Amino acid sequence: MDTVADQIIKEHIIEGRPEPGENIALRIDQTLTQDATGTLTYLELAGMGIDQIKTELSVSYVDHNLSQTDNKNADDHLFLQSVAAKYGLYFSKPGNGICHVIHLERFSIPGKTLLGSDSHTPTSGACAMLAIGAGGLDVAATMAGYPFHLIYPKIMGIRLAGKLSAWVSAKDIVLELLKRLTVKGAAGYIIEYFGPGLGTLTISQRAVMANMGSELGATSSIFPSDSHTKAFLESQGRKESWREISAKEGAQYDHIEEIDLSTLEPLAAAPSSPDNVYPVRELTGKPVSQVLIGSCSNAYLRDLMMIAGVLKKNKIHEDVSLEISPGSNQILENLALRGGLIDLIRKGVRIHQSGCLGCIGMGQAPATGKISLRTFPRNFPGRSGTKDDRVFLVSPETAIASAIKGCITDPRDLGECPSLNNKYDIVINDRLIIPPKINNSDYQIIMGPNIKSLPEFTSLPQDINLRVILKLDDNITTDHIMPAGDHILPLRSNIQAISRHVFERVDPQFVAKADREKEVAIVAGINYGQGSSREHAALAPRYLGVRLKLVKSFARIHKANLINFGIIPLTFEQAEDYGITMVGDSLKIKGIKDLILSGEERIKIIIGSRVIFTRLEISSRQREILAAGGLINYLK
Ligand code: MIC
Ligand code: SF4
Repeated sequence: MDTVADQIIKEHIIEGRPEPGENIALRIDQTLTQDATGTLTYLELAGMGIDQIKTELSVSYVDHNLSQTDNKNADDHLFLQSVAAKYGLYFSKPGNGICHVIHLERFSIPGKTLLGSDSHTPTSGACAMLAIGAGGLDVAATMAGYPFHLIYPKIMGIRLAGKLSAWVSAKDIVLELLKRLTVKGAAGYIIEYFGPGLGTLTISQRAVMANMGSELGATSSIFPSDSHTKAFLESQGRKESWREISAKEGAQYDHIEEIDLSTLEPLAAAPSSPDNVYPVRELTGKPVSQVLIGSCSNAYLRDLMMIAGVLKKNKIHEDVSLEISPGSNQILENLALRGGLIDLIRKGVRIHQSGCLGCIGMGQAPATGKISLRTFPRNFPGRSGTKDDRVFLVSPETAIASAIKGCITDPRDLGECPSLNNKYDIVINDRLIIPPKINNSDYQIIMGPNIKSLPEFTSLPQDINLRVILKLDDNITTDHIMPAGDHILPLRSNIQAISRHVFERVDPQFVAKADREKEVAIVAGINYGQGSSREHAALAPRYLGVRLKLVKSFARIHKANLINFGIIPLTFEQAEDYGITMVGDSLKIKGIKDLILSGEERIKIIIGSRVIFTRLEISSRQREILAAGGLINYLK
């Protein structure tokens, strides 16, 4: 207890006991949404009958769907701008950059809570916020004034000592954690950094680590608020937002990992999972055709100035496409003011606007069979848009070294590292952020033809009889369930249309089978639903008739989203039962509604002539939500 996270939770708890494992409800000070999850979030908010948002500050960002190949994305942008005007939100326009980067720069406040409809919301933990990713419906509810419900997480302390060597940076620290702990290693935890090594890390380096805590399955990641935080906020013209927060003397962590920064070396996550980590020196020599610097993870001013510095004395290999999309427009402007942009342009770097772009398959797909190195946080299979893609996640240092040599290269082979100006001196410009309107009642919401209202669902019946139509392995991501990319993302505001793409890369027959069977179930292994917070991965399957998921374990946000849309999340009591549950089986549960409402945790399922036991581990509030058929029905 008395870690930074505990202190913020205690200041915000409004229901439940402040102890790990307890169901608690937190007051949320700020929210953020991005366009790909935002349209649904605001359709849900509109249904909650409020005139004005109840949070201290909420921001609607546009950063994912920037390619406008027809009216759909542009219509979504207009819808979001009109909603922001009507309900009193800040609106960050397309081109201003990625939600997490801008939120850190312009709105983060140490000690406040932030809920965002995007899994990388914990990025603002770099500035000592308790920042959590959630499904859009949960975010809408907090804007309407409801608290956020969660299980009080355990706290994992990461003690940092020493100092990073030349050519090693923040990405290598978090890749080291992924190597040790895997993509499910921090599930149920908030990661909190402490120790003497902290003072060597600037806010943008901390942001890289807080950002990729989501890849470890953590509920959030958080840093103390110290002199770096103060200098950062001062540089952003927000000195008054600073307050000191550090763990109290003798603070207790539920688990501790020690990292001596001086022993780390450049690392890379090989295809196709962020925890498939190797030392770069074991991968050297593999030819590279694309190098992308961008995303909410690693396209900060420090990163781009370092690359510009290296390129001054070097050339990009002729077989490599080196592309940069700055994390925010502020970064781009300051890169230009410091002279870095011209160095990049002269050396033939492809400069893109600030936004998610290739990170979510909105362009920048790699060529068939070719290696793409990216400073992004995720390399799940097919996420780049290319089938059987070969995407490696690396630091900006490894990225630039490899772009110069044309093959995976340990950046230490480049010799002397350019010296970096780590001072917090920047120029601020908020022209792409529209502040909340004062008299907002006159504003009309603008809905283009592709924006469809939410489907309605019935409450849970007493007995269910479902056909298993898909059985999957461990670590299934929401990218497997509800893929993104430039032909699917524009359908995020239209559930009927997007549902035709559910599981399309895993089983192209899935939708046809669901159509045939009507009410169906899915079986899977460990850490089911990791990755994105997209609630479409629950809502679209529910629309197709998925009523139950039976797995070995769930990822946190996806489990909450399933309940919000009335899908029963069961886990195997005996892991061996996974082996005997087959596609084609029919799963019968008698009196499921009463069992759920009575608080029963052990649920009996009849599969043909066999009986197995499963677990339903959810709160009493979530039981009522399931019985009602979902959160919208429950709130009504
Ligand atoms: C992602 O990185 O997977 C996304 C796209 O940002 C998602 C949100 C979404 O699917 O819209 C996330 O991280 O939650
Ligand atoms: Fe955007 Fe990629 Fe960050 Fe998701 S992980 S918010 S797609 S940049």
